[in-house]
Amino acid sequence: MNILIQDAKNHVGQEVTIRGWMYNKRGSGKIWFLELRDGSGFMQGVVAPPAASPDVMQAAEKLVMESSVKVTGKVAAHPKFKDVYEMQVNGIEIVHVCEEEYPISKKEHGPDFLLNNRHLWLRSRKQWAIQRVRDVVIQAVYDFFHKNGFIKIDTPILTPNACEGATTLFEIEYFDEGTVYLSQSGQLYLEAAIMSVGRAFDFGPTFRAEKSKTKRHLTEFWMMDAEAAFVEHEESMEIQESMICAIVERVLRDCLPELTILERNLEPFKKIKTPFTRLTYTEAIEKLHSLGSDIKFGEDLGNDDEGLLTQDSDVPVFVHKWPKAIKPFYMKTDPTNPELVCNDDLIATEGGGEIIGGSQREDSYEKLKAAVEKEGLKGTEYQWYLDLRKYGSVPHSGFGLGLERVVRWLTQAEHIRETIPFPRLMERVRP
Ligand code: AMO
Repeated sequence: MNILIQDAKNHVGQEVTIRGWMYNKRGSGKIWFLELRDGSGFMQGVVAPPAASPDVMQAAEKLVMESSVKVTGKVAAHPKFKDVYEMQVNGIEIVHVCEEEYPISKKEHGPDFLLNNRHLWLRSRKQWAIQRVRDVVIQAVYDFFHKNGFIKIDTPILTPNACEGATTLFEIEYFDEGTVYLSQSGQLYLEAAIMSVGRAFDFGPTFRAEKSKTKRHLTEFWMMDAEAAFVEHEESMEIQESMICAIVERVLRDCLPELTILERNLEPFKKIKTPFTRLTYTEAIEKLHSLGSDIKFGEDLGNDDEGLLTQDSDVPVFVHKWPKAIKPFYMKTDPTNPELVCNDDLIATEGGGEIIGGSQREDSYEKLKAAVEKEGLKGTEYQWYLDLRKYGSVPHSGFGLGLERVVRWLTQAEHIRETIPFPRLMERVRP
C-alpha cells in the first residue's frame, strides 16, 4: 500500500510503500540508514538483514543523495523520539539515481549560489518548511474571510491605471490600446466589487518596479487585498487584527513540525492577542524622538523606526492617521484634521516590519475627483472609479496584506526571497 509519510502514524506495524527521495544516507555495507522525504514529511528507512535481502542491500548502496525511490517496509514508532516513525526496509525500487553529484550539499553555500539553484534549493528542509507555512497562511486567510462574510473576487493583473503611485509601474504595450501596467494592487477593482457583494477579498500576484534592495522588497509579491462596504477606519483595524490572530493561531496549530525545523521560538507567538497597540502617526513620531530617532514629521518610517516602535510590544503596532501628503490619492481625509488621512500601517513584532497597509477610502465624488487631478493622474482612466461615488456611495475601507512579509515574520526567514518559491528582485528574475 502506498502511503504519505505524514500518515505513517496510522500504519504502525503494517507494510507500506513510500515514494520519494533519499536526501541523506549513513552506514556501511552491513546496515544503511536512508533519510527519506516525500514532500509530506521525513522518515528514516533502516536497511539491514534479515528484512533486507542482499539485492535490497545492494540497491541501498547504489543510492546517492537526491535519488528518487519507492521504499517498502514495516512502519515502527521510533524507539526514542515521540511522533517519529521509521521503516524497516525490505524493498527498494530505484526510480532514478542522480547522474551527477547533487550541487547542494551540507556545507555552507552563498546566497547567489543558492538563488541560482533555487529550483533545487527548494528541496532543502528549511525551504520546504517555509513553503508549507506559506500554504497554511493562505488557507487561514481564505477561511478567515469566508467566515466573516467576504467572498473572493479575482481582480485583473493588466490595468490601465496606477493604484500605488506612478514610480513603481511595470509597463506593457497592449495591442492598439497603448500602455497598460502590471497591477500594483487589486484595491480599486475590489472597491467596485463590494458595491455588488458587500465584502470581498482577492489574492494574487502584484508588481512593483521597486528599486529597493532591502530584505523586505520583492518586485513580484502576493498580496491579499480586502474591502468592505460600510466599514470605517476603526472597524477596519479590528478586522485586520482579528485576521492576524487567526493566521497566527492556525500556524501554531498546523505547523509545529515546520516551526521546529525553522527553530522558531513559539513564546512570542503565543502572546499575539487582540487588541493590538494603536499609535497615531503623530504619537509614533513623538515616541521615536523620545527613543533617539531623528525622523522628521512627514517622513515615512524606516526599518529602524519600525523596530523601535515594536521593540517593547508583545503585539503588532498600528500606526494610523498619517499625513495626507505622503499617502495615495484614494485615502479618506480625516474628518478631525484635513492634513491627515484615515489609514493604517500594521507593524509586526520581532523585526517583521510593515505587513499590512490599509485605509478608509474617500467616498465623496468631489473630493476624490480633486485628489485624482492633484495627483496628475489621467482622469479618463479613473472615471469608472469615480462613478462608484456617484451611485450609492458608502463609507468603505480595505487593506492589503503582503503574503511574503507575513511569512517572513512568522518563519523569521532572514530575507524575503526565501518566502516565495521563485523570487523576483531588482537584480534577479531567474530561474
Ligand atoms: P501597500 O502599498 O501598503 O498598500 O501594500 C500592502 C502591503 O503589501 C506588502 N508590500 C510588499 N511586499 C513585498 N515587496 C514589496 N515591494 C511590497 N510592497 C508592499 C506590504 C504592504 O503592507 N492598495 C493598498 C492596500 C489597500 O489599502 O487595500 C496597497 O497596495 O506588506
